This record gives sequence, C-alpha cells and structure tokens, in this order.
Amino acid sequence: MARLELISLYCEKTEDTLGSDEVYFVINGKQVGGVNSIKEAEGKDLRDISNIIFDRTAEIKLYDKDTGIFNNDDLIGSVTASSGQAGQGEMTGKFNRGGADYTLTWRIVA
Ligand SMILES: [Ca+2]
Ligand SMILES: [Ca+2]
Repeated sequence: MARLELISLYCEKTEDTLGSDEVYFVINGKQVGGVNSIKEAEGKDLRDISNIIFDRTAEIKLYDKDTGIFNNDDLIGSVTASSGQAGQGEMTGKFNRGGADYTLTWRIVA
C-alpha cells in the first residue's frame, strides 16, 4: 500500500476555449476533492485534499466539467502514479488533451 499526496495543479492552457475550466480529479475510478475553477497561468494548491491510499498504481484523471444536455465533461488527460515512486520526492505529469496544458505535481509516501 502507498499514499498519494496531491501537491499542486498548474494550468498553462485551459480546455475550454473561453474563460476558466472547472476541473476535478477521478482517481482509480472515484472522484476525489471538489470542482475547482481554474484559469490560464493559474496554480492551485491541492494539499487540502486527503491522501489517497492505493495498492500498486493510481490512475489520476483530470476532467473539465461542462454544462448542457449534449455536453459531457471532457477528459483532459490521465497520468499514473505508482507505489515505486515512494520516497522519490515530487513527481510531475501532464494533462493535455483537447489543446489543454496542465501540470500536476504529486508525491508518494510509503
Ligand atoms: Ca470543456
Ligand atoms: Ca468547462
């Protein structure tokens, strides 16, 4: 078992063409934390989100919430954290589908 600590999310470019994105995380199939409005060139501190306990790997997906009947939330991307990263300090990964550019920083604690 290992613990995933989300540290920060930086948005270089939003997924939506106009205005802010409304992002949320789904980790190993379960939504974690709330929906956060984020705009370009903005960073969010994620350390208020409780650590996530996982076995070997944690698949971290980032979605942008969209409203409207025929407008499903957009998957911005997916990165995988693994228990092998324990003790290696801060790790980073990119979410960049649909023209978006996000960087996530996390840490794995054994
Ligand atoms: Ca969108
Ligand atoms: Ca949106």
